[in-house]
Amino acid sequence: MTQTLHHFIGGERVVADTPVESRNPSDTNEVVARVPNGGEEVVNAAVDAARAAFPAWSQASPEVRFDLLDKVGDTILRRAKELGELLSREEGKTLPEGVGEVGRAGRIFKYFAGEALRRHGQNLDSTRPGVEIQTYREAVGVYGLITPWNFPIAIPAWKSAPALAFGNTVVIKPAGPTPATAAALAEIIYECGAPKGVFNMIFGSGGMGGKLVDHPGVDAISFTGSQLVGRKVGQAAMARQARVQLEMGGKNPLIILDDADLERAVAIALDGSYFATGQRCTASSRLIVTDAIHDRFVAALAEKVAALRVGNALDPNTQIGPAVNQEQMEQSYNYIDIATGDGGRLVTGGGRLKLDTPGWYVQPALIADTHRDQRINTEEVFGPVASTIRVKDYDEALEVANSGEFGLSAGIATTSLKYARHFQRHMRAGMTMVNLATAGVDYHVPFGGSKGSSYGAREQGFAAVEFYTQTKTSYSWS
Ligand code: UN1
Repeated sequence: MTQTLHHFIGGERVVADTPVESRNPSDTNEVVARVPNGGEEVVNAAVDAARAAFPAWSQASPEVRFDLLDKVGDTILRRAKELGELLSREEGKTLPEGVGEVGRAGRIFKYFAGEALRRHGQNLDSTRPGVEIQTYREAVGVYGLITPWNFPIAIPAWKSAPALAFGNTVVIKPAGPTPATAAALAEIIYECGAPKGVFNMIFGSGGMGGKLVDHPGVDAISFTGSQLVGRKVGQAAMARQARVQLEMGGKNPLIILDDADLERAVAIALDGSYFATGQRCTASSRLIVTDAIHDRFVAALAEKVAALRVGNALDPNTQIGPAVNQEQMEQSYNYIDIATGDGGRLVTGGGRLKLDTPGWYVQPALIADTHRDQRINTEEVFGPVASTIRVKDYDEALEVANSGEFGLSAGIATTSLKYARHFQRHMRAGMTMVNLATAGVDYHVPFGGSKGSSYGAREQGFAAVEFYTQTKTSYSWS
């Protein structure tokens, strides 16, 4: 069934004149949604609506904000199965992954409902007699949110829930390939009683995101996407002194040491590198393996990778769904060619797949014997492709892991407390994982990277208050 989507502006569903189609990547004959393709006028209307709603929303009792977010969270959780199916139909991750992501979105709203009630200010003693100091965490204004297609409901949730919880209003532009899942979130927020203009969602091409970033009525921008676009967003925001937060790529290393539990190491490499079709910025894509375990690890992982069932995202037997679109599929195949052209050995996968339904399927690939500085080990692939790098010991492994421009997530498989602790302290990444996959994070703790992966304050959990509020320091004498 094809849905017809609308913009959500100022409490109204705004019909589009020239809709574009969004298709199911597991079966490209199926049109999932017809989507508005807005431009500058739509951006202006949405920002005006958000500005008009800001004074009342920012002054509303925190209990009002709690009630809305809590209800949104409950509704999402109640509808997780149906929304998860829509997500999988539209994005291509498997049904359990789709339903799981929807659950995460619901939990995020519940978490930030609580944050709305928590006291984030402080009382401090002045250095001067008779003077009292308070700090308040105040709402900032209108937040422009630009979200990616790979987590089409969880990332809109983790940006909009804290924005709303702390009294800001929102204009969100979701990514082109996954509009129906995002629109379902907007419908829920409306149905749960969000006041007019507090939450606005607009659809359009990449150029529309640029208009949102440049709009003088937008006080702050949070972006998740590629590094290329993220840098432009950052520069444009900075040019007019808007607050900005960027979450961009990763080239996440997973170190496997000689003393690792082999079965565990293979399981976390398989999960981190291939699940969700490798389309996670936290995916493990560089497997850095020490000499004594290298051949056993590569053989054991290759066996598991070769056995992965690739297919229609909605088929219960499927373990790996398709790429989101043709471009992403071709990107994986291109990088496999680049890696083998640079001397890598294709251990398994990489062939083109023809299945019952026409879709953007990629045969998961493992490439061994790659060099640390090859393009396959420095550029983000964003597909079910991983490469291994052989190293002699932990010190070399850490040095390789710390090379490159990204620093989002990093993992190590080891039974050694000494190496695990050293790694936690000396790995330059925003998130470190010991005997856990680099991808798959909790929803109630900070998320973000170092080096080229992220810019600005951390997202999620107790850290979100930094970006979504501003501090006022109040002095009084009596
Ligand atoms: C996860 O690994 O659970 O776009 C989340 C991404 C990240 C989210 C990853 N911002 O892939």
